[in-house]
Amino acid sequence: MAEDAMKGPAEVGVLLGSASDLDRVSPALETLQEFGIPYEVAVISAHRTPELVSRYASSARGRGIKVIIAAAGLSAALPGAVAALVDLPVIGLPVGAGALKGVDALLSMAQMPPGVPVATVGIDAAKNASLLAVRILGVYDQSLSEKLTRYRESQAEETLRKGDLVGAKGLPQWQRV
Ligand code: RP5
Repeated sequence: MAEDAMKGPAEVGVLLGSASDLDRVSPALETLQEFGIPYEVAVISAHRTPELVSRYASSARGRGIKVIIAAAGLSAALPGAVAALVDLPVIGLPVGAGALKGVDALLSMAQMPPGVPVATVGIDAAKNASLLAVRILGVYDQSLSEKLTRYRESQAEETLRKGDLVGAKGLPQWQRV
């Protein structure tokens, strides 16, 4: 399904609280690429570069950004800070860094106050963050929605194929009905 090139202006903004988050965010970038979604990456920090966060959020919609994925670790304020400044869907991706291995970031993102939603995925669940972004975009894009259906179907086939390998080990098997 991989697309050769991503055309047009970025539709998804992928924000990293630090350059050190990149490795854990990479699966999200790969998935966006796979679905042919144009994206942009910005390293901006709610705590270290708050002014830049404000500038990013206030310009995002005007530049054609439709969904924002914000990844951060530790006391992760980035997705909440962005969601406070712009009425776009914000997906929080807690990065499994630091002494608490991402539990701190997960709770910071999930426990937003009423009125400022952040759709938080699991710790280091970069792939799910991007698939959620694709699903949001797919609501308004029939061909994207069809790609998502094919993706789901191929995932099911892969699961069954691996299940057959377990069956080949001679274990008593449930016969599918
Ligand atoms: C967070 O602090 C970043 O998102 C990163 O996960 C963590 C550590 O940042 P560095 O000290 O590596 O820049 O704000």
